[in-house]
Amino acid sequence: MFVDHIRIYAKAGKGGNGLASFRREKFVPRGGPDGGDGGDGGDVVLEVSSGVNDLRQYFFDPKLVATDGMPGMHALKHGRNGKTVVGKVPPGTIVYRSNATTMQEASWMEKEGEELQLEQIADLTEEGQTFVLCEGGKGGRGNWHFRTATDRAPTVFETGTEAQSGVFFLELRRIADAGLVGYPNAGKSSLLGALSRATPKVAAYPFTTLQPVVGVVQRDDYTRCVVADIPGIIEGASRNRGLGHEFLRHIMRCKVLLFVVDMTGLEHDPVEAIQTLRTEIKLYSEELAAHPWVIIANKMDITETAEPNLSILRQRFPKIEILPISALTGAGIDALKSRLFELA
Ligand SMILES: Nc1nc2c(ncn2[C@@H]2O[C@H](COP(=O)(O)OP(=O)(O)OP(=O)(O)O)[C@@H](O)[C@H]2O)c(=O)[nH]1
Ligand SMILES: [Mg+2]
Repeated sequence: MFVDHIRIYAKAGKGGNGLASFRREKFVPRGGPDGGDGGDGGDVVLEVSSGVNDLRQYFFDPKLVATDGMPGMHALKHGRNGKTVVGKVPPGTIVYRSNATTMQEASWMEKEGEELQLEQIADLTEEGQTFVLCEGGKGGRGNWHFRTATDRAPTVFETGTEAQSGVFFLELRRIADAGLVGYPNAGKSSLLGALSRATPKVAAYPFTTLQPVVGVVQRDDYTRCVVADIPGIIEGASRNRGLGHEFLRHIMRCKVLLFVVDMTGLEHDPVEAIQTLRTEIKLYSEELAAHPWVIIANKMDITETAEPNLSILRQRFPKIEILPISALTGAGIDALKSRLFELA
């Protein structure tokens, strides 16, 4: 299972009330106010950890609830602070606040066909980065604070303040410089394997890749480029054919898109493949369609069919850069690598 978008409920802890009480001891007449302060409520915090791969933990338990602060006590004792809860998220998690206040309300709105309004409040990308999703309430002050020259026995105290809470939406958008887009079996995963040390599953059947994989392309000078391999996209992906087009979210951050095509033309005509893929990307997001893109002409080792197809492709897309390679033999991979570092 792979979860890349999920709705969660988060609630911080309330502040504890201050206490109004008086010191009562033998031989201490009129002991004066001694009500302690309430403790602060715990916060709900999100923390980026590369140890988590996706958002599945929130699928099983979509709640982050911190504990309340305890009330103040006699003898000026401070109530205990509530515990902060820390929810781990993978790098690349975008956080949205919704206009629903409870999960029930959110599902009800959904059922009624009413759209949840989402406002982006954070984009968590760096390892260890934290974000306070809901702030805990402050503890109230006890009556000791309210003593004055004229009122030595105040019965006033503060109540703790309310905690923040709400329904939030977490969306994972992998952090990669370049994204591979292509039909199933075009050789995207093979290419990622040839470019990086990643070992994505490669097979001769469609939809081998079921979830996004990222690989790091390293150069001798230690510069790096992160490439994302996503499941294959087919015609009608926007209508949920194949694995749908939701996975495109993972290449939204990419500076360049690499359109991988099987140049043998045995399964699909290369020109049509590019046209269909461009259409599907546009249907998903105009913003994504505006990203710079190049064509990776793969399987050039099958020369008899690939070479004539390459000439046709060049004629049809004269303005688009086309890089011929073979992910299988490694031909053209070095040239692609250097180009990748210029583009991404
Ligand atoms: N001849 C030849 N075969 C290749 C080349 N690249 C990939 N293949 C083969 O094409 C098939 C599909 O490769 P994958 O890398 O799994 O393709 P994919 O695009 O990741 O496919 P999905 O994950 O299903 O979308 C496998 O049988 C590969 O061995 C190549 O350059 N030349
Ligand atoms: Mg694959």
